[in-house]
Amino acid sequence: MQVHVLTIFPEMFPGPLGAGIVERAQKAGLLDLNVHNIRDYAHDRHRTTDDTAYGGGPGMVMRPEPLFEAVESLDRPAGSPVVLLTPQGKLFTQREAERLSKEQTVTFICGRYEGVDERVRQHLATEELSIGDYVLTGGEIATMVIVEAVARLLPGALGHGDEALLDDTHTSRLVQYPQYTRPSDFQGAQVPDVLLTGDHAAIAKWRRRQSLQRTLERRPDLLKDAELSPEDRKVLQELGWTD
Ligand code: 6GU
Repeated sequence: MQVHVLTIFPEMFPGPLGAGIVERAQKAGLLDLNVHNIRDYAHDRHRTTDDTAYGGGPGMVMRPEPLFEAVESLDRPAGSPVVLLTPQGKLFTQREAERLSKEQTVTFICGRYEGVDERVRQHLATEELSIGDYVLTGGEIATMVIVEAVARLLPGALGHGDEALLDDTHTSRLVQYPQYTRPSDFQGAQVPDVLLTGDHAAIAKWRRRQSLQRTLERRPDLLKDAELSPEDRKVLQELGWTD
């Protein structure tokens, strides 16, 4: 997968994308991360990337020309996604990560919080994403969050045949079951007996029940989109779920 990032702070990259799984994905050739300085596409004397707002008011607005020129200069397939990162965007979820992970090329435009000229939204970006209901000063960290979430989904990125993905909290649409490692007794706190039995069917059943119970307690909102078997529904109803 090829990723282009347009930013006025290229020095923020690779940052956390230079370590761990994402670094490995790049070294393995699964992810090609290209960071571009928007300022390189500004041709006025001071190479400005923002300007005051028409109509007045505080705060600067990102100028359209450098952003259009930057995107147009990229080697990218026509029609590939151009994602504008702003707090007004659609909420980025695991669903969106899965969708983007199937693209060959994705371009991210890191907006600054004060604003981006509306014509970038209308005529350059193909979509607008936000990572949550809070305000960041710019889209750079949001882009890193998204690239991290997408890169680990690329086939081969996690190793082990990517089976670890199946039990992820949001992949399964449920909250993950509790995990334990050695020792079986830690300062008197015991690992549940069933996990020590080697009975794979019993363990799978216990884990599923724990996932359902935790989801009901912590994130009942997830249950409406979860894939639930008739058995799951029975368990949830025993736990007091009323859908
Ligand atoms: Cl994508 N950008 C900014 N500036 N703030 C955010 C955001 C993005 N997502 C949540 N808050």
